[in-house]
Amino acid sequence: MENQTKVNVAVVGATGAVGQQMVSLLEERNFPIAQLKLLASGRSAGKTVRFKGQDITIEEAKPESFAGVDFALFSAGGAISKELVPHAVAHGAVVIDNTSAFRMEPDVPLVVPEVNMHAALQHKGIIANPNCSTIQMVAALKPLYDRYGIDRVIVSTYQAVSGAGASAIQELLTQSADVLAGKQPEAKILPVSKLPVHHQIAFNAIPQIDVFTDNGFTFEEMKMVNETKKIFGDDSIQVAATCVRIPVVSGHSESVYVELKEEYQLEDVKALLADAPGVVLVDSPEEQRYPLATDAVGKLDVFVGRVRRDLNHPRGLHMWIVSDNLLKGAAWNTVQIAEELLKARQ
Ligand code: NAP
Ligand code: 12T
Repeated sequence: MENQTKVNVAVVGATGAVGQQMVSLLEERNFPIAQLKLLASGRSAGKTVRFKGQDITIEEAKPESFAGVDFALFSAGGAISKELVPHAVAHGAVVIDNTSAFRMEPDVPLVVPEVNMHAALQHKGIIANPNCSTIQMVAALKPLYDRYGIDRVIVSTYQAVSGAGASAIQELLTQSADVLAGKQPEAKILPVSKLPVHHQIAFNAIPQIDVFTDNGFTFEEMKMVNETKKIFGDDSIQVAATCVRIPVVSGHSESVYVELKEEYQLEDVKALLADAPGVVLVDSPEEQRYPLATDAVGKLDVFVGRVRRDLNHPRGLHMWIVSDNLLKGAAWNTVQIAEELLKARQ
């Protein structure tokens, strides 16, 4: 991304689990930045963050913070996005929002570059970054959707605590140490910090991510349902999800069952996945090779393996999809959208 017109970038939530990854990626990718503004709450104002050998002072995010900003990358929670995104847009910034605040708004494209970058180019100031669990699933489904069509998806997730922020990572580490020391662990954050009841995550599995909705599915599960349809631009895809938090720091894993519209050859499916952009096929059961969260952490790709034919349904297919939830699931997808927008401008 060298030799390009330089742009002014703001990161909102720059001190968070996602925001820190955004700042690292902007540096690693050599994103053509003229000025970088790092915004967070008043609690962080005045702290400094190292970027390309210089200290950048964190400022409190305010409506007037966005004067002169070309790209504003938001990852400070839905309430802050609802409040500040309209101000950023009014100042002429293109916003890429990581929260669920605008994802289902009809005028806001919901974008995974490998799937629907064309939608991003139609933006009216705001582009939404999908939920982490949706992103890695649709990136792997895309080549199968294009070749065979998709009738139905049934997915169970095994989600890392970093998806719930820096405080949830700390909670897993503290509880784990407490259990190993024979102390009673304390739960204050997971599954949802603002709700009254909390459950131990260390040495456990919690079948609740985000709040419950009226149909018995959680909001996280319904994000996977609704966002998948919106990203493919196809309301006919049937999706059902069960989202589970597990005691892993980073890297979401998913068991995905897909019913294709047309019959398939297993070798063709593997070849399509191996060739798909942003997707890496890791599938050698004879060598016990399959995607693992520990291998995916720090990588930008989506890893797919355990690809196998269903035992009963002729168009049914099972696979295991793993990615770094803070990278492709959040910060990388956002920075990638910004890179693609810059490329499209040239
Ligand atoms: P986090 O580690 O808890 O960080 C929260 C960030 O928001 C911090 O930088 C915090 O700043 C900032 N913040 C809090 N209150 C603020 C305020 N009043 N004004 C400005 N900044 C404020 O959380 P995270 O994991 O990075 O996630 C942040 C948000 O990103 C989530 O709430 C979610 O909406 C979204 N997210 C999306 C995905 C996805 O699936 N695409 C994944 C993870 C998260 P201080 O350090 O100053 O408190
Ligand atoms: N509650 O961006 O808790 O909608 O792992 C992402 C992750 C919301 C989101 C989580 C969440 C989002 C989580």
